[in-house]
Amino acid sequence: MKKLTTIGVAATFALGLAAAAMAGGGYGDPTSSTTTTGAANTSTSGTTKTETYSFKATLNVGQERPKPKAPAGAGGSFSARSVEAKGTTTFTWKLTFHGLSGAAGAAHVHLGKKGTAGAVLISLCGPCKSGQTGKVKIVGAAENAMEKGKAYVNVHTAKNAGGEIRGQVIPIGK
Ligand SMILES: [Cu+2]
Repeated sequence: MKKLTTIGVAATFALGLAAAAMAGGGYGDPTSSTTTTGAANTSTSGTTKTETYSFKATLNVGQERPKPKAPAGAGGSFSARSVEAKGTTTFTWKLTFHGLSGAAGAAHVHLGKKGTAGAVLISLCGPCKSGQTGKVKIVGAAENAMEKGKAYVNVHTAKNAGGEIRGQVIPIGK
């Protein structure tokens, strides 16, 4: 009898350990529970997850569609960064250009893969000057298009109202 009791206690103890281990395994997995924890914290305005992404583009006449009539040496560069926090994406950018046929009437980020023209996603400036910077709130669709390489920047002039220089927006990570 005494021996059986001991075994009984040992078995119960072992089961208890197994249960604790199982509970610990589920509870103590920080990687898989991060999303849930983050989502829960959002409503309590605790630790809000911030996502940042950087982009760049090199603008030239050759990438523009339809083909513009512009000085061959016209070109520019674009760099930008998007920061998503609390459901709002803020887009900060810088645009430089040179050699245009005239004043830069406007610049945009458009939806479009290389070689195709598409709708305006983000209005950057108008008129624009080289070296200009800006900060604007953008919609998620615009961010996604840029992350997937499906967006381009262009600069419009009076002579090339459809766009004089263009550059595909390339995501370059954080
Ligand atoms: Cu445009």
